[in-house]
Amino acid sequence: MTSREIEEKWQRKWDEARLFEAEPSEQEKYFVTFPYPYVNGFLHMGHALTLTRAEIMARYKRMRGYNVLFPFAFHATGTPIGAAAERVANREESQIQILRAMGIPEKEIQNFADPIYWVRFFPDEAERDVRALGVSADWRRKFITTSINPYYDNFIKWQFLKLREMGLIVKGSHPVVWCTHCNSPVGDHARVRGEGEVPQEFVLLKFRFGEEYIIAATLRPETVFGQTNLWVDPQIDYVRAMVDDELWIISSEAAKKLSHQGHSVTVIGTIKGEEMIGKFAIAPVIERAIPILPSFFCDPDKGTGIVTSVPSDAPDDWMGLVDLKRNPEMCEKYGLDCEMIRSIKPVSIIHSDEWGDLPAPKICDEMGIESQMDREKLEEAKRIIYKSGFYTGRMGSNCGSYTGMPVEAAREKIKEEMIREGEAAVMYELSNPVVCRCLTPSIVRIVEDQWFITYGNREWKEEAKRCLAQMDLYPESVRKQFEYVIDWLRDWACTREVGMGTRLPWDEKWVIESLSDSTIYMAFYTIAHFLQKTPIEKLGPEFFDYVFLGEGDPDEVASTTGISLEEIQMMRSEFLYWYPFDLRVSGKDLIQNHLAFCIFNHTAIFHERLWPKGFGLNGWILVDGVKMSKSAGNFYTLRQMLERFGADVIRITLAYGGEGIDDPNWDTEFANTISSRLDAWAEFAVSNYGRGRDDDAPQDRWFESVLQESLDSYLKAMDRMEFRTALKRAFFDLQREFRWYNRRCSGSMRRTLMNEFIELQTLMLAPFVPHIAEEIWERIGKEGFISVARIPGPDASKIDEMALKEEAYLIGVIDDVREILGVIKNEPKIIHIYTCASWKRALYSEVLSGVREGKHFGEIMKDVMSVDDFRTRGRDIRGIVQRMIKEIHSRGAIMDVDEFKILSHERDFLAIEFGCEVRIWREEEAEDPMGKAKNSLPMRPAIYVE
Ligand code: A2H
Repeated sequence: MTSREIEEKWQRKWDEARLFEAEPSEQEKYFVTFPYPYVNGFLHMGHALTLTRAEIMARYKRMRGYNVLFPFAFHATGTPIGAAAERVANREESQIQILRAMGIPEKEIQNFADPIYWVRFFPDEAERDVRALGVSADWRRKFITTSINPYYDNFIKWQFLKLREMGLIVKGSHPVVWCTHCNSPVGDHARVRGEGEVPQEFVLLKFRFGEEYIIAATLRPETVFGQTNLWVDPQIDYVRAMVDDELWIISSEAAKKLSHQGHSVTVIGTIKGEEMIGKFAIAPVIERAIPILPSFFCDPDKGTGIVTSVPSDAPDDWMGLVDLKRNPEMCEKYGLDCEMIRSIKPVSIIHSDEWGDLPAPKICDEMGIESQMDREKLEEAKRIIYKSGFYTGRMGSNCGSYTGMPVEAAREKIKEEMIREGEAAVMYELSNPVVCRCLTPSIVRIVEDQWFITYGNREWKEEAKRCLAQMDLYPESVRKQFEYVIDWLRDWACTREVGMGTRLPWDEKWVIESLSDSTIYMAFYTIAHFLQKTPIEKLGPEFFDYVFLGEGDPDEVASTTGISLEEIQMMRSEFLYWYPFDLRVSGKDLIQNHLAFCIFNHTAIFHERLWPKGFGLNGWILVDGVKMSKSAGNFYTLRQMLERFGADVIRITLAYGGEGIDDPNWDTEFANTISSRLDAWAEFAVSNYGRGRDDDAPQDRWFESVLQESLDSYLKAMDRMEFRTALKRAFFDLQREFRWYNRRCSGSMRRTLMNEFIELQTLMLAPFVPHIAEEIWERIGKEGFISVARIPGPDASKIDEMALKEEAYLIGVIDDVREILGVIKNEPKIIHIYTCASWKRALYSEVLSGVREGKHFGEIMKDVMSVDDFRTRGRDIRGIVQRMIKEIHSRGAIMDVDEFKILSHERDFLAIEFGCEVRIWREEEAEDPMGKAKNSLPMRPAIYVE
C-alpha cells in the first residue's frame, strides 16, 4: 500500500468509528483549541504548523488517557472578504490573479464576486485539507462566525451585552490606525506591514508668519527653549490651508492627515519651501523671531514636513547647521547672510550627567557624523541621547518656570501649557509605515462616537494578570511578553462601520470587529453541536446566562426559551465538563492581541475556575531557512504540500522543525528522507514483532533500562510541547540505541524486549505519524486503534542504573580505542587495555572531594602530599592530579563500576568489534613493554595498539 492509501484508509476508519467525537465521561478531560482560521483562502503551511502542534498535543493527551476534545471552526468576521469580493465584482485583474493562483477554475471565478460564496467555499476546502492532514477533530462542533450563523451571532451579542453591563465598553473618540480604502481601523492581523505600530503623539508648534502660522511637529515640546531656526525643504511644495479657523503652512500630506483627526481642513494654495527661506517666523514660548533655513532631512510624509531646529539636543538640527555653515554657495543661492548663519549657536537647555549640556554636538562629534546625510549614524545618535535626555535630564536655568524640573515631567506640562495658550496642537502619526491587507497605506484617524473595550482599565488589567499567573505557558519564556502586553494595552476600538460580523446589539449601525468577536468563543464549541437542533428564536440572553454562567432558574429558562429542561441541563453540564480549555496553540504574533484579549474577556465574563489554563506559542514558519512569504516566492498551501509529501511526513517535519519561540524551519531535505525512514520502521516492526530468543542475556537489562529512560524523557518533553526533543530522544536516539543492542546481542534479541520496543516506539510516534502507526498496530495484530491506545508511564523498576553505567563505560572505552585506531596506519594486531591501579582510585576520590570543596590545584596537591601512600609515588603525581582535575571538569565525577570486570567480560565482544585480539590488564599486573599502563586513570584506561 502506498502511504497515500494508508492515510486514506485510516482517515476513513476513524471517521466510521466516530473516534474523535468527544462526549463527556468519567474520564479526566483535556480541551485543546486552535484559533479558527480566516476563510479568505486555502490553509497554508503557517496554519499547518500551529495546527499540527495543537493536534499532536490532542493525540498525545488522548493516548495518555485523557478524554480529549479538539474542535474546529471558521472565522469570517471583518472586511477582507467583502473587499476581495468587491474587487472580483469589479473584475480587478490583481484579485482575479490571486484566485487563479489558488487554482480556482476560470469559469468559477465570477462566483467569488459574492462574499457569501467565499464563506461557503473556503471552509469546506479547509475542512478537506485538515481531514487529509489526519487531524483528530470533532467535526460535529464546527461553525462559522458572523450573522450568517445566527447561533454564533446571538452568542456574541450576549457577550457584548455582558461587557456593557459591567461598564467595560465605553463610547469615545480615540486615535486608531485607519485604512481610508476599507474605511475601517486596521487591526494588527489585517496588516501586510507595520504590525504592532500604534499612533504616536506629535506636538504641532505654531510659528507666527504674518497672518499665517508655519507649523512644525516635534516629539520633544520641552525643547522649545532651545529653538534657533526652522527647517524647510526648498524643493517641497507646502500648502496653505485653513485648519479650523487658522491659516496653516504645512505639507499637503499633513493636511490630509489632519482632516482625519477632527480638524476641518481646506487647502487654499501652495507655497514652495524656497519662498520661505531667509524669512523669519516667531517661535512659540520664547517669542523670538527665528530664521527659516534650508535642509534636506525634512520628510514631507512625517509631521508637517517642517522641523523646528534645536541644535543643542537634536543631532539632525545640529548637523543641518554644520552643513550650512560649511556651505557659503548654498547660503548665497538662497540669499542668506553667511554672518548671520555663522552666529547661530546651540542654546544649552537640558543637562544630563551622561551627555552634559550640549548632547547633540557631543554625540555627533563622538560618532564622527559627517553631515545631515549620514542617516544611519544620525538615527543611532538620536536614539541614544533621546533616552538619556528623557529619563535623566533636567531642565536648565533658561527654561522659565520649568527650570530644574525633570524632563519627563516638564514635557507634559509644557505641552499642556502651549495647547492652552493656543501655541500648539496635537497630531497623531505612525512612526513606521503601516499597510492594510488591501495594500493601502494606513493613516491615523480620530474616530468619534466609537465603541471601545476598556483594556486600559487598571482593575481589569490586575484580573488579567491574576489569570496569567495561573496559566501554563509553552514555552514559559513568553510570560514576560504577556505581562508587558497586559500593561501596555489601551482601550480597543471594537466596532467597524463595514464588513461582516455581528451587529452591536444596542447600536446597530456598528459591526463588531474580528479580534473582538473571537475572545471567549472556545466556550461555544462545548454546545455548538446541540444548537443546530434548536430554533434560533429561543436563544436569548437568559439561555446563555444559564448555560455559561449558571445564572437564572433552569425551569424558568426552559419555559421562556421553550427548550426542554433536560436539554438545557445537558448543555450546562457539557460546558462545565469541558471548560475551561486546557490549551490554546497559536503563533506568537497573537500574543499582543488575540491571546491577551482572550485572557481579559474570560476574567470579565467567567468564574475564575473557568479561566484559560494554557497557551502554546510558536514562531513563524521558515521554509529551508527563509521566512515563508508570497514575496519571497516560497509560499505553500497545505494542499500543495499534502500533494507532495502526504500527511505523516508534513506532521513529523513540522514537529521536528523547532521548538520554543524561535521560528521553526520546514526542512525539505528532512521531509524527503523521513518518509523512507518511516517506511523502514514499519517494515522492521511488522517483520520482527514476536521474534527473538526467550532466555535472558546480560545486555537485555541495559536495553530495557534505555527503553524506560527514553520513554521518561519523551513524556517530559511532550508535556512541555517540546516535540523536537521528544522525537530526537524517542525516535532518532532510540533507534540508534536499538542498533547497538542488536549488535551487543549479535542479532539475537529477547522476544519480550523486541515486542516492547516495537510497541513503545510505535506508540510514541503515533501522535506525530498516526496513519503509519495505525497500520503497524494493525499489522502486528493489535486490537483497536492506536489513536486511542495508551502510552504507558515509565516504570522505574525496570531501570537498572548499574547496567546503564556499565554500558556507558564500555561505549566510552570503545570510542577511545576507535580514536586511536583512527590515527594509526597499520592493521592492529593486539589491543592492550590497562585499567588503573587501585591507589589511583583512592587518589581520585581525594582530588574529587578537593574539587567539590572548590580548592585550587595547589591546595589539592598539599592535601595529596600529606598522604604517605601518594607522596611515595614520586614525581609523576603532579601530572596525574592535573589530569584528574581536567577529567572531573570535563566528564563529571567518577562512575562506580568495576572496570576490569566489565572489560574482561566483554573481551570477546571487543575483539569482534575491532577485528583483532584484545588483552585487558590491571595496571599493577600489566605486561607493559611500552610503559603505557601508567597513563591510565579511573574510567580512562590506557590503551596500547600493537
Ligand atoms: B524632534 P521620528 Cl530637540 N522630517 O523635535 C524629519 N524630521 C522631522 C520631521 C520631518 N518631517 N518632523 C519632525 N521631525 C523631527 C525636536 C527634537 C526632536 C529634539 C530632539 C530629538 C528629536 C527639535 N527638532 O527627535 O523619527 C522632530 O525633531 C528625535 C526623536 O518620527 C521630531 O521631534 O521619531 C522627530 O523628528 C520625530 O522623529
